[in-house]
Amino acid sequence: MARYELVKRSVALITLTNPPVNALSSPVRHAIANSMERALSDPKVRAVVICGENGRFCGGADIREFAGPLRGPPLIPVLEAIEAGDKPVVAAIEGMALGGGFELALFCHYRIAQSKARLGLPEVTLGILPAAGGTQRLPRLIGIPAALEMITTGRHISAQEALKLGIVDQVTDQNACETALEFALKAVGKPLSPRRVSTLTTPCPPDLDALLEAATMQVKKKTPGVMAPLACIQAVRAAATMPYSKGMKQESELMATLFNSGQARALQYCFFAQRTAGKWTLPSGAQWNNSKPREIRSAAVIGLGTMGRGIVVSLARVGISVIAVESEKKLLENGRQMVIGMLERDAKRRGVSASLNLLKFTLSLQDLKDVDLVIEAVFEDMALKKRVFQELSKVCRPGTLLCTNTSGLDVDALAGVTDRPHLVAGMHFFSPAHVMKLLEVVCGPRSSSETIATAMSLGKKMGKVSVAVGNCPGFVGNRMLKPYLDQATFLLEEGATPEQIDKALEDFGFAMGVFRMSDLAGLDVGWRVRKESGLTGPDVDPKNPPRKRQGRRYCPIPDMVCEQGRFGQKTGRGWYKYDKPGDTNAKPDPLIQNLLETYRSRYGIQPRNISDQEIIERCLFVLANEGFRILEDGMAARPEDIDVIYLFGYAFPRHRGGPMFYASMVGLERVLERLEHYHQAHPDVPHLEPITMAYTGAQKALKSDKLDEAQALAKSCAGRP
Ligand code: 3H9
Repeated sequence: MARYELVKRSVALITLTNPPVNALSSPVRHAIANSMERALSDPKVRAVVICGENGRFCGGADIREFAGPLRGPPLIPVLEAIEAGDKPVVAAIEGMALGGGFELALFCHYRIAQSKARLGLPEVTLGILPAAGGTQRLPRLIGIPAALEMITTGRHISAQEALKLGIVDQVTDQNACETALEFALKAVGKPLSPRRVSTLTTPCPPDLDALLEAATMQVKKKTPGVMAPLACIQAVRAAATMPYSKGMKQESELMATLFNSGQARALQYCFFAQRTAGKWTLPSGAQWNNSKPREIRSAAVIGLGTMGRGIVVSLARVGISVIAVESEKKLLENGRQMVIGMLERDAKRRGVSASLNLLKFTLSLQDLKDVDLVIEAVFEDMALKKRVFQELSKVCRPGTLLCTNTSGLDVDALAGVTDRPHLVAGMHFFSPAHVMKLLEVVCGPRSSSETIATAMSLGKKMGKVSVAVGNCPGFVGNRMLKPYLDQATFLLEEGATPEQIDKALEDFGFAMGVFRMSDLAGLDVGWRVRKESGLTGPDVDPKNPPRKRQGRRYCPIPDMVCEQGRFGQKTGRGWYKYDKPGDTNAKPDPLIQNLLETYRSRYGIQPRNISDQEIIERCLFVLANEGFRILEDGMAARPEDIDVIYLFGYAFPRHRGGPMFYASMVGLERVLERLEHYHQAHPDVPHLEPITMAYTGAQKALKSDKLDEAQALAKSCAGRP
């Protein structure tokens, strides 16, 4: 877990050896403690260098250990022995020094970083704080403002920035370990006291209170209801106002509170869930580690609407040449200008040059004959998409992969009109596609494992969080969205207001409630879909009871809002009113209140007081309930996949872990009982009917599982033994 060598006859080289990221697991802490003892007691050793194997210094504490009781030596005393020793210790940072790894480096007397290394304290993203002295040492080294920013955001910084801030003593383009060995020899004999960060005084700015207050306001606005950033600010205040030992005590107390919180469990679950989602698996047995992706060098995107433009940008900025196709000259020209503008802005922001030479714009599908992969992003119309796929089948060389960016149509129906159904898959991007991280890779029954592997790997290359899902209407994300939206509008019928529902969801942690979000997205899109599926409009059978469609409850209020030309922010009116079209400041609209009152009295609905608890339970438990159905249908492989889709595609609050994790935190017995209660009250809403077997099976698995808690909770959702 750590290798000890004597090099250059007088330097002890301690190499952390815990792949893949040299995390500070119990055996590693043991090994560091033993190696340091050996180095300090060996008279031949005059200096020490600590590095990590495989070009990675250290990824921090072993997060998997957080779920169980602490075993092995605690980290802080191990690190204190490094600082207190009378021989210079140099950290040789290659790859990354994160969290506890960065803190380990801060206990060393000197730090050398390889120029490509990244450093940071990402603990806040795991719902905790840097509790091995990070909150007390970094402010002493670089001052309050810079330390506060790094600790409260968890941002990784480059070696160059670390040098500028005074975190590292030298940056090298060479091997950091070699450089550190030379450096260590030169440090022998120099006084160590000034190099011990614990002895430094924190430079305290005169406006400390104002600075901390501003930081508090900022995190409350950015991450409302999230505890860890606020605790980080308190700890940094301690670094500025208390002696080191007292500050360390405060850091440890704050950590204890955070460590046992549901938020920390949820955020750590999210960390692993995101990585688990990359390990896709298909019912055929094909999976991430037995299917080889193809390399994609060239691609085509058909349709330069909002989605198509974002997809072109996402491909071009990772070095893939793209042919963009439109059907009319004017649309093509407009698309070209938009794409170039987006790429230029993106490149400027990232400080690189825009890859415009990779782009080609055309009106002819004939130009696509040699590309490796096509992503169709035309209008959401099955007949149109089928025509495009038939044409692509004729034009593209036999090996070209054909993907569709549909948000819910049948991928297999499209595969069926081609000459290569095994090379067809869905790549469902989220809007705006160059910003949103989520990609649903839709596996049709005939998609080959190579096709799925290629789509997943291309998604990763584009910086997306890709999740493999099955081919059903709406796939996973949009399939779950429908019952969620339905509940929100049913609650309106029963007596709630858009403001009340939004506030309950925002207090829960969503950045925007369902109605504010719908106003932002545009209400006309859903209206068109409802008209096309015969739920509203002239095609509805007049014999249908007024609030019923296809045998189940239907709320026509969203249609009535659209009939008034209220399409959301873009028209200046939707569920809310806005000062002008395009404005974002939502204000309650008495006209909506009138509409609701008139509607209720027309149908004889007696409005009732609806509690926030009911809003949360009905909107969110129904999400998890549909998630269970999706797992049963085999449309998602694991609850983690569903949660990742909701975290990255639907802004589910990360500190709640995702709808499946949240349900398991509430307790599946309780969720089951509440769903049964609501279903009894609303028997015409099938989505409220729980799949009792899934809950009881999952509950049993949870009770019997010996694995760490986050994993057990995740497993329990799927009812796996
Ligand atoms: C901490 O340090 C607390 C201290 O302040 C105080 C203590 C008292 N532990 O991401 P990847 C696994 S809190 C355990 O795909 P990449 C990961 O699950 C910690 N496992 O690779 C995956 O496993 P698998 C603060 C970890 O190259 C594999 O390694 N540190 C840890 O894209 C590869 O990971 C952090 O928050 C860990 N610390 O990115 C850093 N890290 O193959 C968290 C990774 O089974 N880590 N794994 O799926 C990261 O941000 C990225 O993993 C990293 C590498 C940038 C390091």
